[in-house]
Amino acid sequence: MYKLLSHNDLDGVSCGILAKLAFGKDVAVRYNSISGLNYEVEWFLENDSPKTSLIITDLSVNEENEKKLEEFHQAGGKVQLLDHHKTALHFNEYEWAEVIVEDEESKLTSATSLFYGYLQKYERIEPSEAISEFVELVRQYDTWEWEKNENEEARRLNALFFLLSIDEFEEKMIHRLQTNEHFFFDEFEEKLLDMEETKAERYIRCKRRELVQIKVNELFAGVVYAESYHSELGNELGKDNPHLDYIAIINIGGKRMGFRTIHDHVDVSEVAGRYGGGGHAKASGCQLTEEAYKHFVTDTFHLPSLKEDAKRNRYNMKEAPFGTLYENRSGDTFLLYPAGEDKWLIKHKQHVLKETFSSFQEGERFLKRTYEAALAKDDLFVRYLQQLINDQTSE
Ligand SMILES: [Mn+2]
Repeated sequence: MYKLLSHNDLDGVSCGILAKLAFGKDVAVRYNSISGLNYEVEWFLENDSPKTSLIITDLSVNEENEKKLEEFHQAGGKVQLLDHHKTALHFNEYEWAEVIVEDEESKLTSATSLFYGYLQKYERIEPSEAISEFVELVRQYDTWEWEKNENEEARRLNALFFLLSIDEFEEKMIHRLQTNEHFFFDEFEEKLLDMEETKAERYIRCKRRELVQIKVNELFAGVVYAESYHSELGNELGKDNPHLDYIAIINIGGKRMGFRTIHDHVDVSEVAGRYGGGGHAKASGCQLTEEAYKHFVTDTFHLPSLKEDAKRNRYNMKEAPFGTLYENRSGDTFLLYPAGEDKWLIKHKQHVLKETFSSFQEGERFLKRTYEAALAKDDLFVRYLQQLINDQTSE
């Protein structure tokens, strides 16, 4: 017998799907949250038959279970942990663990791609086009490579995963992978996914207006409350606000929070690590601990939401040669303008700020981080210009 303990997200559940394709009725699969895994491991060690082989995918255990599993292994028990999270790399010191973040071709891995490789290596699964395609979609989704590759199918696979119950998803996928040459979505699923997309877009549009900005531990965070569409939301808000180091998404009901970044200079697994959580450089999460609650809820609740950049401007445009006008919540204006080669300055009221910038982007980043200013609407820009002309003629 086999027992698979895996994560309850798309990557984790896809490991369960592969396990069932490989072992059929000889495997018992349990999906867990990050914190739930340790109870399952303890239960396994205390109650399961010592002959059962334990496989753990997409998650890693706490220190206590790490020791217990090593003892179990030393006593002849069969255990294999497969993970791809950077925070689990130290497990590689054990014979029973394999943690690989990037493969030999420096391709980012997912638990499903690692497990598929593992099952093939031990000839436990008959590889097929359909399975390989499915595994690659999961890998691209889990590593966010789908975004760069514009792989909509990968994104839609994850959306479908959330629309169905885990049992339904498992059953459908197992059947599809067993009976088809290629992976595909059926007509009903396509329709469902289209409707879901419209709904997600509306949700994100609404959340855009609720984002607040705060500096925590030297990094600028955008904080938003949300119960669903975390990945998409984190990504969209991140792209809208490149001046923010990361986006923190708070799920009050779930007493959890997630972190997302679009930047290579920020590692949000470190941010989550400060609050006892973990994950990837680009996406991570933690429990809403007392400290996390203070930093991201208590300290932000009273803040007004960030002003959004004006959208349909024709005159006040970014990087315009005359300059670009910004405005903050208190109505203060800032003109960001070029002053020679690779030099940008900011005029605030009658004064030029002492800071100089080597690019427009750098100047804008400063304005947004320091003053929470946003691109002003055309009508304000026109009034600003009129005022300027009036001032000049009256001199
Ligand atoms: Mn994963």
